[in-house]
Amino acid sequence: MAISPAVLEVERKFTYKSDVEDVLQALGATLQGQLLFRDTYYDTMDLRLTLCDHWLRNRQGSWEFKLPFSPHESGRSSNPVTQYQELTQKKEIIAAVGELLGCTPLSEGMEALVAELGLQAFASYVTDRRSYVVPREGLHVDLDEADFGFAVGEVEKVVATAEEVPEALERINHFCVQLGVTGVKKVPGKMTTYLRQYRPEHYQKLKEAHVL
Ligand code: V4E
Repeated sequence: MAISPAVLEVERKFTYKSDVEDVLQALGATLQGQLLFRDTYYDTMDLRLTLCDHWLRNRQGSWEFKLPFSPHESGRSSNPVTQYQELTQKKEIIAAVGELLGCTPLSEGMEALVAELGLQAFASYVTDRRSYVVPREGLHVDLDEADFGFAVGEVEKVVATAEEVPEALERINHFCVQLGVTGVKKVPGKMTTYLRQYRPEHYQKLKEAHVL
């Protein structure tokens, strides 16, 4: 199987105030667009994907699989900057899910894979996202409002190789300081908040496994 070039997402979440868009624009950010999308996340009955910090989702009909790129620096630590690899090719997603679950799926399509492995939807929510780009820094900033009454921002840089990660970290942290985001603690994202509110047992297991 031909492997697609890696998409490595280095990102830092932040809480924002009502003047955030003025601040972003003053820092050279420009609004790229606004999008409404539904994410539905899937896992095995015994939560073998998310307990390993692997996140399979359907976003408006497209499948995506987020997995730790550097486990020691990822969700398992209190570092506010996370690093995940994102797969979007169904063959790569099926192979990666099979590898994690220790099986060789027969399915060639994602809906068939969900049925074959008995995956269940465990979270589904709509996000209203305003996306900014910061061309000078090569950064992307999303301001998300989820339909369960939770808002969070995210500064992100997508890189292709591990060698580019340190510079991405530096740019993100520098931009966050300019944005007034100085806390060193990880800010809860939409999923953390959703699970705490609606799936407390799942949330507790992920806390105990140090995934969240
Ligand atoms: C990786 C992950 C999850 C999957 C959802 O990732 P997230 O970036 O939070 O969602 P979203 O909608 O902003 O996706 P994007 O459009 O940026 O791809 S759910 C939980 N995790 C792990 C995780 C973690 N441990 N800590 C933090 C701060 N974020 C995520």
